[in-house]
Amino acid sequence: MRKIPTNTELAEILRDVAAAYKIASEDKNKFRIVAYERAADAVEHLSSEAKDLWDEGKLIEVSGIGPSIASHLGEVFAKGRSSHFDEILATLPPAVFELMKIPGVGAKTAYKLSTSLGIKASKTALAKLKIAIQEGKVAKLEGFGELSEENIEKSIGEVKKGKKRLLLPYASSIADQIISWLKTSKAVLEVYPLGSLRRRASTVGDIDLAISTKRPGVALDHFVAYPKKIRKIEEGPESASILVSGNVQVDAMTQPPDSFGALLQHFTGSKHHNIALREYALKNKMSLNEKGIKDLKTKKLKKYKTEEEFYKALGMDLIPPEIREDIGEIQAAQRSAQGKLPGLPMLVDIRDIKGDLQIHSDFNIETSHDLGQSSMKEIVTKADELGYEYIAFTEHNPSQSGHNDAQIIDILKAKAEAIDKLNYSLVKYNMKNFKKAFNSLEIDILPDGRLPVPEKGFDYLDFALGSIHSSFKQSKSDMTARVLNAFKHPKLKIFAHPSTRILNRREGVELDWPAIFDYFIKENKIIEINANPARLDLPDILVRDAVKLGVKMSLGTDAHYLIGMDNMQFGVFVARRGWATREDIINSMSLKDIQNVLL
Ligand code: DGT
Ligand code: CA
Ligand code: CA
Ligand code: ZN
Repeated sequence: MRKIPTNTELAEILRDVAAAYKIASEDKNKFRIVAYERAADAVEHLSSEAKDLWDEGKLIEVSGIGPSIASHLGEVFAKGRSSHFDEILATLPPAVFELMKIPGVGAKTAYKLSTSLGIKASKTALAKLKIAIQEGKVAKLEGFGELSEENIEKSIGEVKKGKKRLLLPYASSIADQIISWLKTSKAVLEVYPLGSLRRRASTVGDIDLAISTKRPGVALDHFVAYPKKIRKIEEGPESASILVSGNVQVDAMTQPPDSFGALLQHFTGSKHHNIALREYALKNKMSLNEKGIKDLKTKKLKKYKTEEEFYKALGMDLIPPEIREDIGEIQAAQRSAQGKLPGLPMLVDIRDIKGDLQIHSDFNIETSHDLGQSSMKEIVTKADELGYEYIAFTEHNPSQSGHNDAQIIDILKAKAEAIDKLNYSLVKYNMKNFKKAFNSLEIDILPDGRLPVPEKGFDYLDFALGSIHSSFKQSKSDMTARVLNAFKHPKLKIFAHPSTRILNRREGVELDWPAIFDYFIKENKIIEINANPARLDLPDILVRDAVKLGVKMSLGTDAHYLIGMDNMQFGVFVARRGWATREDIINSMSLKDIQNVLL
């Protein structure tokens, strides 16, 4: 059987085609280049395999993949290759695509290296380039000095297959350290993280920082002197890049305070948001850049101190960074500014959150999965500090292999008693906010949809979570039937980490999401947004679908130790990226209201 290309492999092909168009003529192929880059992003972020979507006739419905690119991909699925892609890619020596994998080497540089050094074959491209550098040939090429030769040499070592993207908290912590360093310079007036980090995307490619300064040279010298850097990548008059540990690239951009709003807007992106915004501006005889907005008639550039003023000048309300992905926010922001409906959503905020609906305590429930590390008392104390009114204890169900039904019932009874006792003692603990711990359980949904808890055991639970922890590779129809079958149980209310994806490690399961959403609306069931930064599951694109349809969602940190409870913010980011308001997220309800939903 022919090997079906993965989404990552398809994205790489699409990016190569975009690069080939760029080399042929950037001006002439402008729209094609954008279309291919956009399709590459879309394919890379699909929640199921592109091949399956194609088989179901749904690939053309994916936003970002136009009908012609979809049909070329269809040819790849059917025949293993697309004559159209082959034709375009054949215009370049194969080495170009290999050289483009070097960090900092774009399509044009790769092409120049390949043609002027006579490097043609893909397999030997990197080795041959190394030799050329050692012989000093690269430094002699037009436009390549010794410095960039040295940089390329260092970067060759960084080429590795399938470079992983950073998880959001990891990227944030690196950015925070560099921001602290930057603030020690008097030339730095303000500094903020931009790009995917500011948009709170679930993973981050590189870190972008914006510096407000009247002395960019001084600020950037300070930036590239960052003590923990591995090396400087480049430094120009307005921007610079360094590499820090873990091969993470950090870009810093500067503008004076009177243009800082335009800088923030420009480098927050996303690319697709900016492209759409630029098109809109052009129609209104304006052009946009990181310094401000140019009136195309008078040729005058207007500067903006804040992003709010920048968007206002375009006739829009300020768009929250999380939804700047060109999925309707530009139109919504215009309607908002005109007082029309529907405007920008009032996104759910961490301050709206009144409880955490997935926490594992150390209560020994004799499960075959992992137990939590913190006691019930420690957890409710922390919940009170976080300002919560309630939490749910959701240890994994007792193992079926180790216990008969009667033993499982006994364990659940003991846990119910422990939680009752805890709830009664709350008065003694002088809690400021906290009112109730729910007695819940995270129950495995077995491959056939059965639940490994005897019926009598359910009597001891307030409500339960259901999740998939095995047989991840079932077909879409089997998996969907499995889940729907399980949720027939009236006590099973929340579908926990529903896609089961683990970022950088495991793709999600195949599910018929419209069917799941449909059933959940009808039966008042809830879909979890798991706030564990390695999961962030339900993924943001599916949250957007759920919000449109009116599916209710819950937030749970899945904490197995106290500090895990601090991850709630990451779940809120996912909810916001999916346009969720407080009405969509049940954790924004008071205890009284949420009991009506869950009990
Ligand atoms: P990432 O780093 O892959 O997680 O995604 P972003 O969105 O942070 O992308 P990045 O770092 O390439 O660029 C940061 C933002 O800057 C991007 O969202 C759009 C904006 N931008 C404006 N002009 C340009 C440009 O000429 N090139 C690139 N790459 N980005 C630009
Ligand atoms: Ca970035
Ligand atoms: Ca960047
Ligand atoms: Zn789980």
